[in-house]
Amino acid sequence: GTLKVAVVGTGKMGADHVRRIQEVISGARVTAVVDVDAERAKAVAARVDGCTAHTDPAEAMASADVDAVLIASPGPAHEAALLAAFARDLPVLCEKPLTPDAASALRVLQAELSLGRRRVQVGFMRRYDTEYVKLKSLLDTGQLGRPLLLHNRHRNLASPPGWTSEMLINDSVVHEMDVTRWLLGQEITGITVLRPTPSANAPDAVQDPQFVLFETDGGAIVDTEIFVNCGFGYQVQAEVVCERGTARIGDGHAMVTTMAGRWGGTVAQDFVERFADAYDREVQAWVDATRRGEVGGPSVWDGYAVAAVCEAGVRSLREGGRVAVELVERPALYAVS
Ligand code: ISE
Repeated sequence: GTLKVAVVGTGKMGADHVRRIQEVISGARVTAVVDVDAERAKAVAARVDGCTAHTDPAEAMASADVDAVLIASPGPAHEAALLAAFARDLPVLCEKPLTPDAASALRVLQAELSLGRRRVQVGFMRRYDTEYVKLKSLLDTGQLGRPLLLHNRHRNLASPPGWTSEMLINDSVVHEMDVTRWLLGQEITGITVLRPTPSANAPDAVQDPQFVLFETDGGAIVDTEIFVNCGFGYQVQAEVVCERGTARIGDGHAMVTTMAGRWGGTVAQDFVERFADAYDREVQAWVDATRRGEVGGPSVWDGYAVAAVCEAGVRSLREGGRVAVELVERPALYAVS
């Protein structure tokens, strides 16, 4: 039957997922929403037929009308919501980051391990983006040879109020960490965060931009420019340099116009716009798998591995220099298929 979903967190992303489940996705509907802000939860619930509003995730999950959970609250709230879902054996789509640090991610991993099967798909939506999927397929054919370098650019229009220097690592570069591991099929072994003189447009005390280097266990070097107050829009680009050629995505040339002595296109303004199709495919894949009784996509292992890289990255940001990344042994439940 139709999957009845509780959406935890009704901020920018959560509200967009409610709209997506109701209007875009097939096979699911939203039956409960949760937010620490009761008024915000009520306002979102009021737009959906038969949807209840809650402030406590566990209370929503206790409802007979809920059979799956989409977590879109801020990262620090994820662990409690995940454990509440595990307690009821509910399948979960958890927005990134899984949790904000390696120790909490490991607790989630151990809790899922003790259930004996995967329950969580982690919201690394770039794996569902058409351009990234093309890039991954090309690399997997081996035609380009071994990847040597990966260059990433990640730019946001402006950082929301309350944004900190650490969040550029934990909330933004977290995507490049996942993309690196997924595209290359390698783990990140070390991270160095470099700090150029901040832009005059960065809020006080926010180190923006940052230039981040990863090393991988396959010997690749990866760089990421993260710049969250670029002022012109939302831009995500990646170029892989291999032994026999290069491949690049994210130039955004979907449409080019020429008019009155100029040529050009437009730049997306935020991730909801740029990755709309990827989010649609991600949530549809989760709903379809869940209805078949399966779990796919990025796993808790992926969430844990990037949490460990984030933690090392935040240390490098604060203290300077390279910080090594140490992972626990990969459990069989998360074996690469
Ligand atoms: C946001 O949370 C995201 O996940 C976006 O993809 C990223 O571009 C942005 O920097 C984050 O704040």
